Amino acid sequence: MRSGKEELLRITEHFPVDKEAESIVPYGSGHINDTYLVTCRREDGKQKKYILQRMNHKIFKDPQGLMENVMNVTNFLQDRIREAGGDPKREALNVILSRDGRPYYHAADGTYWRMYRFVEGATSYDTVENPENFYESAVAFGHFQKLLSSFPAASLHETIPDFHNTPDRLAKFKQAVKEDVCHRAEKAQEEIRFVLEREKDCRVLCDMLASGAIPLRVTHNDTKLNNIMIDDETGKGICVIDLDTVMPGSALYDYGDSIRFGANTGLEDEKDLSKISCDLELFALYTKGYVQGCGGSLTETEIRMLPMGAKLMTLECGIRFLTDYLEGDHYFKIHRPEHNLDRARTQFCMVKDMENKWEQMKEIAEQYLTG
Ligand code: ADP
Ligand code: GN1
Ligand code: MG
Repeated sequence: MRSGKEELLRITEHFPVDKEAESIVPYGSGHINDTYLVTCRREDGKQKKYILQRMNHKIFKDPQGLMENVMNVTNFLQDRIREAGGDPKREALNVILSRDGRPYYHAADGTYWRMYRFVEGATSYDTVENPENFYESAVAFGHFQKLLSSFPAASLHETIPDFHNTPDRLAKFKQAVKEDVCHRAEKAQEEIRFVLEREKDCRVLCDMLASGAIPLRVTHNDTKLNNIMIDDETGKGICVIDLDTVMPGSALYDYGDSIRFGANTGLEDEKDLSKISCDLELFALYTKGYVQGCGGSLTETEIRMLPMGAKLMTLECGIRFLTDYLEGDHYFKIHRPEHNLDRARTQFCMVKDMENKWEQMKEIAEQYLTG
């Protein structure tokens, strides 16, 4: 739900911004939080920008715990960046504390708001406009994962339990099909069948984590291309954003989610499915960048399982979109009727294409095995 200008101005007053905001406008294309760009004019006449977000506290049930994670993770990253001679004000998210000294403002109507420094001179892309950007995003997400390898995982709150627990997502999906509260299952028969035919796949990564075949790491868990800022001058992935889901997970989740979104030749919500496919050149480029960014920290098994990470994250995301469609679109923001059904269809089309290209995907990943 969008807020009015008056409300937004009142909220902004709870943060120490320079002067009164000149403009506050909806910003970005995230599916979860309500994001606004706040522009202020400083005493010296220069503009200063901030990101103001109303956190989605229906989805993130413990906003306080979430912001504790964000503070701990951003402080940790800023220290590592400083040690490496980088600019912690630009290469990590910077939370602006509210006037009462908290990392968020809790309004009387129950909403939660937070503010970040705006990362200047960088862009978050909704599509791969240039393969080089996608490669650089891979290096940066891999590096992010590597930096967090020494982060105290036990201190993290689980902001969304079972976030990438695919069997659990499948169980919730089956329940949604059974209940069919909106009488929409009829419209999605083909997609429902598609998921059920892949029931066995859903367990693969969870089982490997449970058996220790692949390691549990601190991961981002939402690594789509628009969750990284690419420097406008250097083209490097300068700052990883959207840290709401940083939790223990698998590197294959991060890798896979990036492929799901960025290696798709079409948009996530494209209606014309003939435009959807898995671009193997982009797949290869991202794989190269991610392995490099992780700096040798991926195990042989993880490398072998990269294609499975890509396929399962895409299947899981499709399952989530379809579940939301069946349940009445209460989770992801939608901008048209059947938006979530369209999104689910692109994901399944992408999964099918990956299955057709499976041997090539494996060959690409296996180039990085050292043994
Ligand atoms: P959501 O969880 O809804 O995806 P994000 O935190 O990803 O929310 O923010 C939505 C969009 O806002 C991002 O994709 C990006 O374009 C922009 N954005 C978020 N934080 C910043 C920032 N600190 N500087 C510049 N742009 C940002
Ligand atoms: C959401 O927040 P955003 O728009 O970056 C979602 C991801 C999905 C993605 C699909 C917290 O990401 O898990 O993969 O949409 N984030 C959350 O585009 O559920
Ligand atoms: Mg986002």
